[in-house]
Amino acid sequence: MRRTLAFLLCVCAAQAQNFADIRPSPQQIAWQEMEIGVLVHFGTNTFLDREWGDGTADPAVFNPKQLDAEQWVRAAKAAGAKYLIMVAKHHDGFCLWPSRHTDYSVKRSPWKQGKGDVVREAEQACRRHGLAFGIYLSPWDRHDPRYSDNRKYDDYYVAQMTELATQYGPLVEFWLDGAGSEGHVYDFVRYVRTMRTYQPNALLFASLDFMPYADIRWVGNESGFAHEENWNVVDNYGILRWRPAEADTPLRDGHWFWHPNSEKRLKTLEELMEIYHKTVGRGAQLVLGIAPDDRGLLPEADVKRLEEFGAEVRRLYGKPLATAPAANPASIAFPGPRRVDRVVLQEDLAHGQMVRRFRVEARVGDRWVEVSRGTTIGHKRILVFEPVNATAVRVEVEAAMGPVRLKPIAVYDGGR
Ligand code: FUL
Repeated sequence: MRRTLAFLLCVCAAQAQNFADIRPSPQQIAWQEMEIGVLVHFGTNTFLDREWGDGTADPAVFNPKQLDAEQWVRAAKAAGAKYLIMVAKHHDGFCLWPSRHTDYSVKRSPWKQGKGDVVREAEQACRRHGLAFGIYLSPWDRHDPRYSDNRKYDDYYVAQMTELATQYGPLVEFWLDGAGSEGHVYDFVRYVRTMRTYQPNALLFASLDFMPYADIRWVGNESGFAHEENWNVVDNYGILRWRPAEADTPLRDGHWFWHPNSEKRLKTLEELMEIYHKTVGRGAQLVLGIAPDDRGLLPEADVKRLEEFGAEVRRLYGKPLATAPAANPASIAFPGPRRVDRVVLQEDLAHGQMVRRFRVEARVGDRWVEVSRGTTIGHKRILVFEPVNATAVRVEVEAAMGPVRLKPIAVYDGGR
């Protein structure tokens, strides 16, 4: 009797979840360290001035004359991206690889006489340039007749997922987009098992209201911001798990696919920097949508903007004014007054996310002045404040869920 009770107590204890005990997987830690990725939309929509194809486009329209995935990858790298996610199939159902399970694909296009494979070209270019590679495979399919039969469609989706998971090397992330799927029931358990079988290190991305098992959660908007208070551990249906946020936003406002004459929608450098600070600077991942045009090349203006963005991030955060080992409070003293306008804080995520509240102070003259404060830190927190001429900077964690492990603290002068 006593042994049964002890056993039951053990079981219950094992099931009770404590927020502060939840840790990321090694794959999630590595993924969060990448901070920036790109998401490439390309397909029949590109040639038809469309965002959401209805599945009736003739594959004959897909005919890029200068497709060069190396050019996409070079631009992504210049922007600071560490991975690229290729949209292998968007909602229109047109497949950018020669899938064995449909003929609605590049096989029936004039491009490379139907012998081409865009997913392969993107993957190979990523491997050559050291970017990690991921794939987006839209669950919503407006072309395939199997979509109206849940079971048959699951077979189709899983067969395509298997092709993509077994023929294109290691995938860092697999995107399940929730758009358009209202009312459709997917066998997500089967999808997750399939991915785990062939690619146990790939992280599944989805909105939590679409697929509860996501390893990476959608941040909840496409405008490029995370909330100031951003926790990695999120409860979903009573289950606590590490679910870091990914914020996807297109480089051209509102356009995931390329459209002619839409250069005016290109986000400005200032907008991109604001997005960077509200995503990466709040411990979330930034994924920028980039879109090759009907030549198969990223437009020159887009390449230039990506280069400017990467250069500005490097200018601001490439070299700190000073760093200090973590302590509470942690303090950095300068030999004389220095102009300071930003601080970067990071938690060592291997020990979980603990910080609930902190403040940053600067020593100006003979006074300590509060220059910033915030709630969560997580992977990274960038605090930008009015410049001060300080002889020291101090960071103090005021409240935490458990023992805090910060990485070294870095102070910057963005005006240099
Ligand atoms: C959305 C889609 O509907 C858009 O077309 C785009 O693919 C974006 C990344 O996700 O849900």
